[in-house]
Amino acid sequence: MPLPLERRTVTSRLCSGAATSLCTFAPWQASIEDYSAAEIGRLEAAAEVRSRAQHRRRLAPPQLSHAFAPQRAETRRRLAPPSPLPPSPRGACRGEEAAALLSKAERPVAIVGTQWFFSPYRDSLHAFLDAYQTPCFLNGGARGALRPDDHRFFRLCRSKALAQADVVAIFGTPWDFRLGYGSKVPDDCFVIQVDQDPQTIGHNRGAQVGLHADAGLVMQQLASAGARKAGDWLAQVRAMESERYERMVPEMNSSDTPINPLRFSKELADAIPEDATIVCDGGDIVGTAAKLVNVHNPGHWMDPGPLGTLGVGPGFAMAAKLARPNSPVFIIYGDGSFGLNGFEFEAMVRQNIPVIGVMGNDAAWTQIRRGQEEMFGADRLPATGLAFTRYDTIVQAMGGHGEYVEDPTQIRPAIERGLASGKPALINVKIGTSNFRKGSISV
Ligand SMILES: Cc1ncc(C[n+]2csc(CCOP(=O)(O)OP(=O)(O)O)c2C)c(N)n1
Repeated sequence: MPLPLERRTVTSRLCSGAATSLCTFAPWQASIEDYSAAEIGRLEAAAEVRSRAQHRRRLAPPQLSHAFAPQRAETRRRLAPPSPLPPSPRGACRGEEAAALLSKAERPVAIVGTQWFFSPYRDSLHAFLDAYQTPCFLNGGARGALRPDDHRFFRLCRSKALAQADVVAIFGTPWDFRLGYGSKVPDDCFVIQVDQDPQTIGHNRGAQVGLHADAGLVMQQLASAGARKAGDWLAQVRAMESERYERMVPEMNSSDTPINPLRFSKELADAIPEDATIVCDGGDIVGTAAKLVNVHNPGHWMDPGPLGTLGVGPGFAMAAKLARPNSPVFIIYGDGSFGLNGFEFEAMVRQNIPVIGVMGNDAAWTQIRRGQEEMFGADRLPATGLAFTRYDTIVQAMGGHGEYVEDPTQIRPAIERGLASGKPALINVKIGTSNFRKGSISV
């Protein structure tokens, strides 16, 4: 199918739109004292050199402009209001190019990540999505940005939607292992990448428009700089989402023992109240649960981030519980990850910080083991097998509440008892295997 966007059309617009609202990028740039001109030049040069080396096979290297909205109130005061300065000769119209691309897109996709959460302009996400009628996938700290039933929100069909996209706008998250390093984005798709780290722009997947900028600020400016006529793209993506969901249903309803990971995830999703904070500390089981567990509020999901640093669960959870003492804090655990920092339950008990861990115990580091099996075969799986250990009794011994569950119908009651105990609790659920995560990347 021919692309609706011609590179020539886009390029010719680069310097033509000095008077559009997106040129407010320029005053923001001019007001920033944190970055000297030399520093900006150095970053830009470094990004271009790296990009050329990494993406010779790919599309045009990223170009940066420098809208930047620091969060500190003092700096915000210093920057506002933007005075009407002439547009920057360098990069000031890149935002306009992004608006033009999105306005003409037939199959746009937005991906929004953690930097969105920290943006003072984050509410602009809604106006942006409405302006361009764009399906949106959330990751990391942006989970909860859209309500689970929002018609613009999707989470099951990202690979399929990306594979058909003609323009992808990615805000505040890198093309890391969680996004398959951008490999699902077709080579002829145009990528708009907005990030506060210029080194991230164009990393792993080239970008046609790179904006070194605050995610929310760019959304706000894009929302007023263009619009896209709604076709049936949102409906098409909804159909992909439903089709994927339907394929999951048999495993979600399975009464197998050991318990199917999708059934575990569904029971967990049903048990987690809307006001809960959800912390993730696990490999495949977290990847599976993330497809079903709803996040209702921004800032209520914490995960190991772009480096996949396991062991963060107890520390994150204790902090979350101290910050929100009146609502429950869950850790979704793999047994392997519990092995890294599980003894922090002692710290929770000692300091009376009642967090509840729900563990999908498959007696393995499955995310690593899966890759080993694919690469080396079933008889060469070094150091990734564990035992179905009773970690719940260890938590009991430390003074917490612990339960072991083998029957899928008992997951919810056990979680409810754990919450009611008022103690740090671990619900240790024996789970089996599934092909659901086949082909996913691990780190
Ligand atoms: C600190 C740290 N060490 C090692 C890894 C590599 N790693 C990724 S997934 C994984 C296995 C996790 O096992 P588990 O928590 O039981 O989840 P499962 O994949 O079995 O569902 C490991 C060791 C990592 N991401 N972080």
